[in-house]
Amino acid sequence: MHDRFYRSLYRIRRVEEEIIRVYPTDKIKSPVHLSIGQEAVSVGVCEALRADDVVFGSYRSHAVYLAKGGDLKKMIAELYGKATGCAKGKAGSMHLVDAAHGVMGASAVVGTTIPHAAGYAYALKLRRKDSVVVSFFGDGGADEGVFYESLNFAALKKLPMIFICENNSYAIHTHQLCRQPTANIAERARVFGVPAERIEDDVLRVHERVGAAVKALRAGEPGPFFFECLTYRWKEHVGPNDDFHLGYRTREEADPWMKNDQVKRLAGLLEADQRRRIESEVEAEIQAAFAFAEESPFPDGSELFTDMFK
Ligand SMILES: Cc1ncc(C[n+]2csc(CCOP(=O)(O)OP(=O)(O)O)c2C)c(N)n1
Ligand SMILES: [Mg+2]
Repeated sequence: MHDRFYRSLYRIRRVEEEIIRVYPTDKIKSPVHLSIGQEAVSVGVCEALRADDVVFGSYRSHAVYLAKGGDLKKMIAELYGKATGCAKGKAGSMHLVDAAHGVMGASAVVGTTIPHAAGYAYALKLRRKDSVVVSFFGDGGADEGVFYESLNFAALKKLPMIFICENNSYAIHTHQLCRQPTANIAERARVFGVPAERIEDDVLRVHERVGAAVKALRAGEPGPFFFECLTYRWKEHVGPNDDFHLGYRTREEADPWMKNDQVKRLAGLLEADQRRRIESEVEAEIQAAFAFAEESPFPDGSELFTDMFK
């Protein structure tokens, strides 16, 4: 099990490090909201899911997409704006989608995929399926009215759904406590009668607790479940750089989170040979994905108005 977790964590980290390396060339035609530092949430959750479970995310969804099994080549091609991208090169990093692998979509507009997830869960319930839906959103997503409406509806209809709030303490440059009178978001979910927990930055713990919720939902226990996963964004809100010089947060605040790096932690749980094998396989896969994106064509001009909503 640790090898699977490590492969997924390491793969996400290395993909984003490659994005950082390539970004200054301007080949990546999309803003990028990196998940570096937050991988443990996506990996802990998605390792508890089956292929037929589905996830919905925010614009910061590289980790969720990859952890759920989204196609890496199509993701990188999407960032390059190429026709072979997961959204035909028209949507970029903020709108990753891979329905074949249960990644149902992500959106640049904060909170908007939470009701989509609730709607999908309602459909599953009506069809008596035993798959589950996971909605990923940030602490800023919990500022939105639609979050409370969706939570209310999911609790009322007892939907097979798991809310995952990735609380990294910031919405862009504004600390949670400058936006919300109390920090504990899980506590708010309990008001709706929803079982809710806060989990520290620990991939194994996230997996254990979310895994128990998934098992309960599959056994027919009424949903939803709610988890507030405490985490920390290492890079700037959007883009490949550090931003500690901006002054809205300090290096000292980040240090304990960086020391608790779950990628390194899992690396330390593996035999050296096993770890090296995983790393070289992942590196080869990443090389191939970037080469695929480089070699792929841009969408044809005739495609400009196809798949557009108007
Ligand atoms: C409805 C809406 N309001 C405001 C914005 C501008 N905006 C973009 S990202 C963001 C911060 C959201 O923070 P959070 O949900 O905590 O996610 P994080 O970036 O920390 O992952 C805001 C306010 C937006 N995209 N959509
Ligand atoms: Mg946040």
